[in-house]
Amino acid sequence: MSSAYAQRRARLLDRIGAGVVVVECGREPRNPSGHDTAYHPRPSFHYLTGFSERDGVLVLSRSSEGETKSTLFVLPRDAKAEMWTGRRVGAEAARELVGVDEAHDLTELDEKLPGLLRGHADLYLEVFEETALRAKLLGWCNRRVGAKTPADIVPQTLHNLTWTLAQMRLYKDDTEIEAIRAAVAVTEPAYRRVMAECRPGLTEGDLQAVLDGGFLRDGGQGPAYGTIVASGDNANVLHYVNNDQPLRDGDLVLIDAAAQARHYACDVTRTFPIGGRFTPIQRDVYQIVLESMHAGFALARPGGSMDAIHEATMARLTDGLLALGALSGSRDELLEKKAAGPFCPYSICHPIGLNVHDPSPRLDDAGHELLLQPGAVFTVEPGLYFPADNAELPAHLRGLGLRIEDDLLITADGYENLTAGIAKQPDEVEAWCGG
Ligand SMILES: [Mn+2]
Repeated sequence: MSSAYAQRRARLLDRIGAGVVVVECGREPRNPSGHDTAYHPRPSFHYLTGFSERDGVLVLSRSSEGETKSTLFVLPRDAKAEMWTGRRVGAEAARELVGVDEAHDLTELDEKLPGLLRGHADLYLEVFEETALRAKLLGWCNRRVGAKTPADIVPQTLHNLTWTLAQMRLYKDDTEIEAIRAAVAVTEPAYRRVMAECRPGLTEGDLQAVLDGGFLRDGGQGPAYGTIVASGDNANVLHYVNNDQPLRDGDLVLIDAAAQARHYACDVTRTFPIGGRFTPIQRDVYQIVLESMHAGFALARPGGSMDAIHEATMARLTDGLLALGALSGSRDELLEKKAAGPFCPYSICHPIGLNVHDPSPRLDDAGHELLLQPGAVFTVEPGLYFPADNAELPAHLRGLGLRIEDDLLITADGYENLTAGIAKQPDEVEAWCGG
């Protein structure tokens, strides 16, 4: 299991040239009553180790002569502590599992880490993460400013590891793509079930239970982000989280929910009729959103960009808003003014991976634009939102809100839609809904 992670560590060191990298795993947060809640290892740490025991610290280095070293610090075996917070593998097993040169108990960190910094002029860490270790590291770098030999220097230049890793994480390797596929494989049956079971009289919470239960039951780690079940006008709240309203016949329900598996997220949205059949106006608006999505898909290929996909999608939404009477005037002027913005006020695309909103770097270190290349995985999620209380809108649109979201993988000659198996064409959606 260590090979994909070892390759990432080697690629990271190739990228930085010479220097020392320190990454922390983090730990579960405590709620105010003192209970631990489930946690996700810090993505950068998981990306480089595949290890997720709390409090771990990874130190990687390469000297200017090209000599590399990898060291992992882990919680020591401790029967009493393990009884409360779970099993620990201990240093020796962790060394083998992760494939690092050395592993030590965390109790030795303060004694050993200053020595691992010595001889390196550059330190890479997640600069904006305020942790107790960061304060210590900076303290250690502050000592010995007057080093007399190169072997004695300590880092004097701090680099943001988040930035370096963001560029690597933009293009997924095979292990990552498999993990995202695993998340999709858990997500798809949950959509099948929720569309089949949805009917007037249930509540949004009933549908959330179907989804979140499926995300756990079918081999996932639960929802990758807070499940959104927004019926009727609630769909016009983009990050609706209450999920507590009754489902009414004749309304649509927007579901933005997806599973996490092997610490990777997917990100899916579907909007479907609660009663099983779209009304004519619902179908018209749905068709516009779907066509805008396909206008974006058409530009998904190596050398393309998420910005270009955004623009193409927004242009098609603008055409649709003209056809619906929500906008009027010259198409060119409307595009120029970004007049569709209020109806879809966010970026259509974002990368996904260890985070549901993975870092989205636009430029590499040389200032060149980071274009879509094989391995890039990102969402395309157009929507149209017509709040019920917006009196400026044509009456027949008020209270409608829809979004459709799929996850694309860029391949050598185009793209693969990873979430294409979840019904999206309106007739197929009605069929899944039993309408
Ligand atoms: Mn999304």
